[in-house]
Amino acid sequence: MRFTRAIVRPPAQTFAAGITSSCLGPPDLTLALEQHKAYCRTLAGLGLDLVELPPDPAFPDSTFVEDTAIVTNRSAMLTRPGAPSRAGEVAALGGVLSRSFPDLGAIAPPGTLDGGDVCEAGQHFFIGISQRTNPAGSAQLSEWLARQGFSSSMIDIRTMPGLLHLKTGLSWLGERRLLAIDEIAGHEALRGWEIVRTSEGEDYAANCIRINEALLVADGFPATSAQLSELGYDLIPLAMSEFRKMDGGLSCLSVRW
Ligand code: CIR
Repeated sequence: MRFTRAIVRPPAQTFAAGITSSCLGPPDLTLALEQHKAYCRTLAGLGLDLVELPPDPAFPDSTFVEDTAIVTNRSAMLTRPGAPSRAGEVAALGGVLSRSFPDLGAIAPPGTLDGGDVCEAGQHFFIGISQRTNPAGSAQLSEWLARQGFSSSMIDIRTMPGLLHLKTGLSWLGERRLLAIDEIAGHEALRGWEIVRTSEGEDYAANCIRINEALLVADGFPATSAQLSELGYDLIPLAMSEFRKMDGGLSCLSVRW
């Protein structure tokens, strides 16, 4: 699918108060805002129309908009984030998405689901079951996708330490090819897919986003970038240091369709 639109939201003054398990120290807000601007400029340069929501200091993690909505080329669904502190982020996305998708779906209790656990791969979706996305939430999403003609399979990452979301360790590169960290690469759900493994010590590079002709990758992971360049991808490296400190990656910063 060719992307034409995206929703983004700059980090708020309270960004450093968000949830994190990384031991990388507090983020520098000024640098985070610069990195976010560069990210937005890149999306716009690739031809996407951006809707920029205003920063919301009531929700320190609200720059990670991906977790609050799932959008396919046919429909959209609001999530029910697994972290209670993030529940209030969803309404703002609903306001924007309902204009384009009047039949907006929603994950209902007791389901919880974070968009970071949803890896779109063309006609198929991989859904992570994690500390944030429970089996009820993943089942609701799977049924909703099936009604649109998409297949899906589950990958339980609860036993994989250090993985917040499925897409922390898995990305779709296009066609039948995925980029994965070692822990996920051998999962039976990936059988029949071509897997490119992140290079040693470069797990963070697994979260990348294919947008039209380009592949956005995190800056600073030379071995994985070299593998991807050799495969012919047109890489756009982006600085992500301040979002990484808050457990975020490239995909988390936008909802794209
Ligand atoms: C959180 O823990 O919810 C945020 N600090 C990071 C969310 C990252 N989102 C994503 O990977 N999709």
